[in-house]
Amino acid sequence: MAKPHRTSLIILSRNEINGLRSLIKHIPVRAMDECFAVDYHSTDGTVELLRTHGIQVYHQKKPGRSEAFRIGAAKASGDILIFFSPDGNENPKDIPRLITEIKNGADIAIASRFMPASRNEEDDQLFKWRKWANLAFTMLANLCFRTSGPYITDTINGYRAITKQAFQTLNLDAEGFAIEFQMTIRALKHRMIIKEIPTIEGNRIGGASGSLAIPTGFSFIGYLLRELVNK
Ligand SMILES: Nc1nc2c(ncn2[C@@H]2O[C@H](COP(=O)(O)OP(=O)(O)O)[C@@H](O)[C@H]2O)c(=O)[nH]1
Ligand SMILES: [Mg+2]
Repeated sequence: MAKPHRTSLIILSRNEINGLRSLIKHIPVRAMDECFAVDYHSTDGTVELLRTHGIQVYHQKKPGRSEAFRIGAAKASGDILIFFSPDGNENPKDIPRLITEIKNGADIAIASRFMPASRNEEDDQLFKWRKWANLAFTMLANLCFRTSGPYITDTINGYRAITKQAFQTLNLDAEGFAIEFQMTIRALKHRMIIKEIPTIEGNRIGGASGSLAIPTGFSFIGYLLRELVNK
């Protein structure tokens, strides 16, 4: 089968004007074969700014990052999908590195916030609640579903690339913020090749996170149990 080579960079946005304003010039839009955005009801000028930079915007009807991932994958004409969220957490410089991992044979390439050379947004804080929860879910996912390949250090970060073929195979139906976790779990079950690169996570630029820790955590437990039952 031909190696994947055509890149589709998919920007996910929901009122991300501040992040976009400072990041847009660093996003390698022209180096991609295709770049478009999937937006949910932004009212802060996000859509207009994207269009000013020649980036086509698809509008979501249903909210949720999971839905945005599915729309992005369905609209993409490339066979390498890169998901980028312009909230300041994700360093655009990682985009070519993620693509290289896929071109070198990975089905999924994850920008990990938890490798020795990584930084996580909470690393400067004493109580790293989100980091600890992420590490706990990641440990459970490895324990329950990893049968080969290296330990995955960050099963949750949404900053990742995946081949279109792998995305379609995984048939992801999660809602809300759970699609990345479900994607990693199902990829482990399918023994797909998952590669990680260390990322330096930046701090959020403007706005506020829409992912509420406790409901998101409970939904992760639900999806984990569901994948265990449907082994
Ligand atoms: N397209 C789309 N993007 C979303 C949606 N919800 C969040 N995002 C984007 O996903 C990224 C991460 O969301 P955020 O709420 O900051 O969650 P956190 O990074 O986990 O704290 C941001 O760039 C948001 O703009 C959504 O429903 N649709
Ligand atoms: Mg974020």
